[in-house]
Amino acid sequence: GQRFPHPPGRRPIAYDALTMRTGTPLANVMRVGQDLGPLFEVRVFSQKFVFVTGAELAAELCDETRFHKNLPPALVALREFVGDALFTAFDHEPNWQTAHGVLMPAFSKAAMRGYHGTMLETAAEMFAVWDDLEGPIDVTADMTKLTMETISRCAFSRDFGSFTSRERHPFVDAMIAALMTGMQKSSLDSIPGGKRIARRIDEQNAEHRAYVDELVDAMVRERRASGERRDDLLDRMLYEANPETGVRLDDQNIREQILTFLVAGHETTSGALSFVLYYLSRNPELLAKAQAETDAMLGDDPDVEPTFEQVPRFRYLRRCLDEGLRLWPTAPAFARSPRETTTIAAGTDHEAVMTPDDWAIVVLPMMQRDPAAWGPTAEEFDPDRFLPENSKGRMKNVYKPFGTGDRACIGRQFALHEAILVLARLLHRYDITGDPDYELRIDERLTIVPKGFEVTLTRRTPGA
Ligand code: MNH
Repeated sequence: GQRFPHPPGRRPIAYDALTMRTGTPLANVMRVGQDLGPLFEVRVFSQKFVFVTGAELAAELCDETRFHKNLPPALVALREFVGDALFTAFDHEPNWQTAHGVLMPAFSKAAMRGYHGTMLETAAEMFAVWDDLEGPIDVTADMTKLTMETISRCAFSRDFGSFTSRERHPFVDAMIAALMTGMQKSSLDSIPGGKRIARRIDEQNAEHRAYVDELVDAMVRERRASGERRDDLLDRMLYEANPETGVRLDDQNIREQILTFLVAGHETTSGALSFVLYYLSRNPELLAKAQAETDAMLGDDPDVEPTFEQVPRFRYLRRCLDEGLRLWPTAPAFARSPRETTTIAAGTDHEAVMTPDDWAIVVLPMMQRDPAAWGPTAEEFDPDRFLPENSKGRMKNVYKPFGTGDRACIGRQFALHEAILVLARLLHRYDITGDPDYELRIDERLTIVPKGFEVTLTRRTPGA
């Protein structure tokens, strides 16, 4: 059990069951965290959660020599669907090491070069639809189509036809619905009568699940039957062994890895793009700077595509992305446990002993807005805070949108390459106008994305 003190002189925590069960856990934590941080616990019936919101304490938990990844209840719940695949494996499970070794080469620089053309092609299909469009676009919906299509083509050579039909492919909704039921069920575990409700959720979900399983199994079946070898993740999953151990993935695990990559590989990047477009649409000066960079790099022809080598040279776009992921890290939390019993926040009011059985959740949007680390303008969108000259002297380990240590995001380079390439082409080709009355709302799904955010696109003449 955990032995975290409840902050003295605060409200008792029993009330928290009500506050926390509204379907917006992050918003709830960010609200109560204002008063209760930098370290506090919340009880939802019999389940106790410990949250860390302060930068200094969060940075301590990111010390890989003393702490490691653990799975909070919401991730444990996902194991029903994706088992011990990369994201949801416990550190000590052998399949983590096997899959990590098998799949790492699919994220090397050489591999990224291979995805570049597919990423460009997918973005161009979206622009072709947009060019003929009247009226505003739902930014998150379109970014989600784009990133889903990109990961499925790059990783599995599977075309979902996202831009040839107006609707999203039913697979995406079924997959997200199936995974979300896992999350919903995790909050029922500790509730009286929760088992019965969970069973009903399972029944309602059975159809989704069967559909998703069949589609994934068909991908594997067809690839095997074709005998074809390809430069993608599916090929590695089916045919490559871990170079150190010689161990290969089994069929059940392959299915779970495919689902993991389809989900982990798109929602977070979609949200990251959407948040940046939100902030740029709000800040004409920053938008102009971003477009000046696209024009300088790509010239006057709006059909020109960036080369592989150019993508990392969009330094301003990269700062915009970094800053968007600071304010709204789209995978907004991760859990850490000590390797051995240890005292955290030693010598402060928040000093606490943690044993290897304990875990604490780092709340990224709070750590990444803590004025102690980011100064008095921490709540503002200011890409230039990531200029090297403005980063000197900043606390270490206070910017972790891709996680930390051995279990950090395997898809980081993929996400950054894709997002910069898409932003570059989009801002080069269009002006974006948001509704000035729109107020940012957050949709909490498996990840966080802007809700109901629309922009009107107008073709522009680069350089004019
Ligand atoms: Mn990604 C792990 C954030 C894009 C596949 N990802 C993580 C973690 C964070 C994260 C945070 C660590 C979670 C934890 O400690 O519990 N990921 C992101 C963000 C983006 C992102 C913010 C985009 C922006 N991720 C991607 C993409 C892919 C991907 C793209 C796949 C192509 N991520 C993963 C996988 C893991 C992971 C797989 C688990 C890695 C491991 O544990 O070994």
